[in-house]
Amino acid sequence: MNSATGIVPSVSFMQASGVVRGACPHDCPDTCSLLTTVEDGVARKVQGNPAHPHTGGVLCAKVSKYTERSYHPERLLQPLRRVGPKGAGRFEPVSWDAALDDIAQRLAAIAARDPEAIVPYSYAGTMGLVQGEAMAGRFFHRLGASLLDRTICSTAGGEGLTQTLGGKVGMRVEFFAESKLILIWGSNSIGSNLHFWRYAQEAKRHGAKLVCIDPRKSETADKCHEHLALLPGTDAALALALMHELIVHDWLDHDYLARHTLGWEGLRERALQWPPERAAEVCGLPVEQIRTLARDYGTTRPAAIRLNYGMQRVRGGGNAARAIACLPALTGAWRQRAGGVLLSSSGLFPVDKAALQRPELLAGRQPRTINMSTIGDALLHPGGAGFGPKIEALLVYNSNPVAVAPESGKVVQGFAREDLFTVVLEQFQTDTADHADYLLPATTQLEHWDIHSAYGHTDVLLNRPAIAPQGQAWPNTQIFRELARRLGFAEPCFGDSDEALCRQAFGEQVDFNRLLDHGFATLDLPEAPFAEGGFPTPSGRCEFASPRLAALGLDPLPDHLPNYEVPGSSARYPLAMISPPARNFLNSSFVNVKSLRDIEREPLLEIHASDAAARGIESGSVVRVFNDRGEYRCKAEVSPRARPGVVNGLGVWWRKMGLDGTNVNQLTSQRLTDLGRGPVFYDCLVEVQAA
Ligand SMILES: Nc1nc2c(c(=O)[nH]1)N[C@H]1C(S)=C(S)[C@@H](COP(=O)(O)OP(=O)(O)OC[C@H]3O[C@@H](n4cnc5c(=O)[nH]c(N)nc54)[C@H](O)[C@@H]3O)O[C@H]1N2
Ligand SMILES: Nc1nc2c(c(=O)[nH]1)N[C@H]1C(S)=C(S)[C@@H](COP(=O)(O)OP(=O)(O)OC[C@H]3O[C@@H](n4cnc5c(=O)[nH]c(N)nc54)[C@H](O)[C@@H]3O)O[C@H]1N2
Ligand code: SF4
Ligand SMILES: [Mo]
Repeated sequence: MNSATGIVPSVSFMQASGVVRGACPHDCPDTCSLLTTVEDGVARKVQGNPAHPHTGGVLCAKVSKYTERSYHPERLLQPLRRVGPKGAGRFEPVSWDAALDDIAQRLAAIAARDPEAIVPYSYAGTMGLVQGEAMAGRFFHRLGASLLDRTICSTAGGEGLTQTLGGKVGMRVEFFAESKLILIWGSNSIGSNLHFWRYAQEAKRHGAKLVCIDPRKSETADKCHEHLALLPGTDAALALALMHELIVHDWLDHDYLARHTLGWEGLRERALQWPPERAAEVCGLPVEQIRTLARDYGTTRPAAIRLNYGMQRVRGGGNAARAIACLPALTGAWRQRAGGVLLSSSGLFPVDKAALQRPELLAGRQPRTINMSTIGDALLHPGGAGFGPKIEALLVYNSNPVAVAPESGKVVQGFAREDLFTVVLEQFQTDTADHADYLLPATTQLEHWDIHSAYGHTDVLLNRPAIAPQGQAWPNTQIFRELARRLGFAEPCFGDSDEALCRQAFGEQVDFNRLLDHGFATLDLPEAPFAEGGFPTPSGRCEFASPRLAALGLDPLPDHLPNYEVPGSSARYPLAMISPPARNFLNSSFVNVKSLRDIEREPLLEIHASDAAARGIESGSVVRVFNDRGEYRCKAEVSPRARPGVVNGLGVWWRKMGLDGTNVNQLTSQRLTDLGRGPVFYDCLVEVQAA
């Protein structure tokens, strides 16, 4: 590496001009295949690859403007060192050598006392397997740092699926195009899963009925035939009532139940306790709507469920995912390739995590695990009492926890600790970056190698660098390599290049030459994975009753677990707040891209006319949204997208762009889901007042 220029030798595939094949790195189920047009070393445009069937030559608005993000005037282009007080966001430039020498020295001093006092914090800012947990994983394992439980998004639903179907497995997304009934459950597909929506549209053109199950009347709900605007956190009650109707009308596949399921008698008994009238009361839905949905689901072939993570950000999210994942086995929907359920396809990819992350570098040590969803409490913990050492150093990459983690009042307080040493690897000066001691500039996807699995389709994608790293930016891998060298980690795996890491990710399981030539490779998978059972559970059956949950002393059957904060249960905080994604942002990414921010305008709270009138609130009024955890000000929008009793605070804005320097997470709690230790962003009661 040449420190003066910041040129990184591992990025060797720079092309002066031409079209470079890549992959969208963002945390989106679609993982699009990208074509970047480069002229004289400058990326001119980024387009969807027409040769990749799932992408179909189409990108979302966010990534169509990708050059605006990569060449953004506010890109971080040199290493920075804090000069002001913590959190003030004031920095001075420093050389890579000076920054890395000092960071290595500080980490070595802490590690000499207890390496577990050092904590990595990362998520899916890039979903690349290489710029994610490859070199970083090796580094933290060798150091013996605390492990991180990466729960912020999907672990409740993921665990629910695993306990029912055996893993994050399900229908092939392309076959939704042949379904005759599609339940879009907890997903605003038009905003967050556009390429699935294209398949759903194809099905609609061929006569399929589309049903949206979502408290918010989203853009997707607008375009479906039916919309069930249930109260947040009541999905398991709805699923159990559907089962009730399937049973009493005998819309069941008895042969499938007998041969390919476990625990039917117990589930049957449980479901019979949920007549539609009971569910209607709990869900806040007209009973006829539930009956109609049950009839449609019981009598239409093939019927498919596109489940998404929006329904599992509540206390009972794991059980709800379990209940819904049971449905296709009751009707035998799995028998057809256009029937079944899809939450995530990520478990279908043969990723060689051990090769990438090298857990053997732990050398027998078993560091504690910090849950990323409760980072606020973790940073404020004084240490001891079963917690282990107080956290002394935090290395953040691919994530913006100050904006996205729940109960941000506490998160900010933790990041503001003067005795915490914080290193942030970033492309932009986010809310989290403002709290760094060292802020290190990271490359974007156009500037580095990576390889990708996906969670909304079943293709592997390779990303080649299209342009040189901007300024002095480095790939995350390079930063961890250089830190490893300074800490004296001499294992040869710290010398692997990014291209070598790409090759290790799937080993012989995927033809790397195909990836080099085409940019993507489709996994060889059956069309109807569970037509003849064969679930990857211990029993090989769809586990309605889970022996593994029973062994943990938990309810083996799925049930409706009411929210921690049940809508309508509190006189002080009568409104439930959900904070689903804004269409033109991706979590807190893109909030700083002006053309996209202009579409989203400003942080808004959607509120139903009846709730607004009762509070003297009009569209455009500034409102105070508050509960015992904090207060947040933004503008109200009186909108039919909000149902009575539920307000929608579309996220996730950067705090510093909010009216009072906060965002919705000022109000969310650090409580955890029933399964998977996940966050409960949409299990949150508030009151709203005109400010
Ligand atoms: N444009 C855009 N795309 C994104 C993202 C983004 O921020 N912006 N985020 C990405 C990420 S990180 C993820 S995890 C994925 C999936 O992200 P998801 O969190 O699944 O996001 P959405 O598809 O918007 O679906 C959430 C929907 O669930 C609804 N919802 C909220 N509470 C409940 C409930 O209790 N029950 C039911 N049935 N529905 C509920 C919300 O109103 C919303 O419309 O999307 C990804 N794609
Ligand atoms: N209230 C509320 N809060 C939520 C949610 C919600 O629906 N409501 N959604 C939750 C969900 S589903 C998720 S997944 C989390 C997401 O939370 P995060 O994973 O933190 O996602 P982002 O906010 O997109 O931040 C990712 C950051 O990574 C940076 N980045 C991207 N690529 C690279 C790279 O190659 N190197 C480095 N060093 N940095 C990079 C980006 O610039 C960006 O600032 O938020 C959660 N928070
Ligand atoms: S964010 Fe999603 S839809 Fe947009 S380009 Fe990336 S993968 Fe495709
Ligand atoms: Mo997510």
